Amino acid sequence: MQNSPKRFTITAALPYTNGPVHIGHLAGVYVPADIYSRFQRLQGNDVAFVCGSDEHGVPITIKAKKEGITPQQVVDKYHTIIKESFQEFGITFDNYSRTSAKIHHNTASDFFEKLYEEGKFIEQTTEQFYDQEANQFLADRFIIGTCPKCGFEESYGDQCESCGTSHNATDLINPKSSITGNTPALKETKHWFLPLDKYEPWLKEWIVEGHKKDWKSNVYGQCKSWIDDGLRPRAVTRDLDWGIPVPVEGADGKVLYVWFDAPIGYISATKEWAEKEGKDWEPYWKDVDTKMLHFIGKDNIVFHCIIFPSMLKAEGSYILPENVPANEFLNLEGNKISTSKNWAVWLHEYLQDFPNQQDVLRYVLTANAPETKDNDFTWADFQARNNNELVAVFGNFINRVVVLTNKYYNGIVPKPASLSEVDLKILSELKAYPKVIESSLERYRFREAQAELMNVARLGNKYLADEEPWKKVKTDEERTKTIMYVSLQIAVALAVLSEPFLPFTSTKLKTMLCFSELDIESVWKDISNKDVLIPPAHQIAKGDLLFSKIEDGQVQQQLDKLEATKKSNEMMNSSPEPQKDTIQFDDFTKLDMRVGTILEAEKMAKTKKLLILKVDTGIDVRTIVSGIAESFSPEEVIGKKVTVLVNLAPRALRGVDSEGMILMAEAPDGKLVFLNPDDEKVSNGASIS
Ligand code: B3M
Ligand code: ZN
Repeated sequence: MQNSPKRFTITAALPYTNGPVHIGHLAGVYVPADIYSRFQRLQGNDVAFVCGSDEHGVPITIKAKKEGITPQQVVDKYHTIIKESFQEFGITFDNYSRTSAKIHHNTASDFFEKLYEEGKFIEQTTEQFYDQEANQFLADRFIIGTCPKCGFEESYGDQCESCGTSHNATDLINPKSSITGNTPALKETKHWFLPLDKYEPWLKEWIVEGHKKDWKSNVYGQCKSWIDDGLRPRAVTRDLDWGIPVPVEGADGKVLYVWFDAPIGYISATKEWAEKEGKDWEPYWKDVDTKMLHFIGKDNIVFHCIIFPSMLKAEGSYILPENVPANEFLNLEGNKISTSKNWAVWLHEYLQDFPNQQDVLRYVLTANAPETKDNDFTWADFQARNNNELVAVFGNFINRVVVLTNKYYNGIVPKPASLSEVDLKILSELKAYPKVIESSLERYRFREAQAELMNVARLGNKYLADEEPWKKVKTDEERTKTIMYVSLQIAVALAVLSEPFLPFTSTKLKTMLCFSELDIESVWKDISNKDVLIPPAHQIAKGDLLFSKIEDGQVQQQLDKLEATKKSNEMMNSSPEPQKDTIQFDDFTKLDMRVGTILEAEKMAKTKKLLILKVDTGIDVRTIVSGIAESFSPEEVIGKKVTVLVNLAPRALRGVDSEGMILMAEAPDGKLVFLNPDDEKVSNGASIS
């Protein structure tokens, strides 16, 4: 029975255009959204998969201020980088737009105007934080303070990144301007508010009662707790100079709140796409038969489940999302991924280190996806999953099938003799897999779905291991042909079923199997419906390895990179020792410091820390015992110019008289460096001793 195609509008969170994208973005949002979209297309459904750059909002302005460029320059730069990364990782957006596009400005403006004219907003003059030194109102991320809910000290004005709560800036305890660090003043200003409280009964019915069963429990739980806490009117405009101007009289210097305009970006992106394709955009947003899904990270739940739906409801002509399969966060080697701390694996850097290995990352991120709780990405796991699963299971099976088919039959699919019970069982198991994978995907269980895909490869591997065609070829030609024929059917199924998860591998495999000449449209249901996927006499191509081993050295290189990041972060954050008691000038003049050169150096026997140095002080050549052996080898220090305190009373250290002291500074990692304030390893406040 042929179902008529279903229409899908699939959105993926619009990334802020203030930095490149990293593995956390990919794992949480874009890979699952892409898997789902590809899968629906393979089912023959009508899919609009849209995304774009979120180019407004305070993060962009802050970045521009930091780099001394304009917000437009910031978004132009990152829009290009982000768009390219998505393309490189095979994320098949039908349209990747941007919120600075004219079509978006118009769509968002019109949306606001409609609600304004229909009296859906409350107009209110309230006191907002104002930075007198910077001469501006402090919206959202321009304010940092303590979260009233969880006590996190660096919560933003609109949202706490630690507990996810969204609040008003004036709720923060001990608020500070992130521009000047000043405590802000309050100043009156007029804004437009969406009265979320009015939508509360409806939200209760729609989410709390209507989606208890089908929404993920993390999403449902967050929504319910917000609704239970009681909703309040929410400002949808801001006093900022970067954004979409508020399209009403008397709103000079005001723009739409970024979280008002950004989700409308999904609509603009759909319109832009439809225009290019000569389609009508409206069914994708207004036809009740369309299934709309928002793929997001957990920090965006309130905006996609409560605020945006309330906006759509207020407007009146739009459909609502059927589901919002939000993910939790991905950590990296035990720590929270952070753009500002550079604690991330950036997609563009990954590709430099692992060229053409997009599928490996896609695979690992899905295998370890933070679907129900935060998860950790580690390079050791990355290596293990590649080597033990992709190479040893998937790659190994395909390699054996393709190599043996070429070796025994010059790449021509053999005609099977009669199929044994085992063969029939394998082929019927194979037919069941599309449904199994589909059932996981329809419940947004991507890890489970991908694990089932790997089970197809395992099925193939086990079949080959049990049947051993490489042995039977010597004794039973007919049986060997049958085994190879059955194995080739499994290979074709893998080529189709892997497409949503491992699109590059799927393409490679299809090329190897000369797929385009098969009577198969490369769609999901063929695997269940057809008895023969690849017929006898079909010619396949020569093999090519699908995956290659990742070596220890490659993993170590990534770990070293992270270690270096950690060090440099520690250096930036290390707090200097408190100042010692005041001394008089006379005390200072008692110190006699000279420049000297180290002539000789050797380790003091049976100690870890001490080097015995011979130093030319200009006055004499003397012996100095110095506790620097853990930071330098003797060879490294010979010839170095150093600062020497020459009139320090001699001291015997382990039987050697030390006649002076070499001045050193301590780097944040505890290593000593010779006193040279210009050394980049030395931070302000480092003690000299
Ligand atoms: N730009 C927030 C984020 O990157 C945001 C998503 C907008 S989706 C409409 O977390
Ligand atoms: Zn909090």
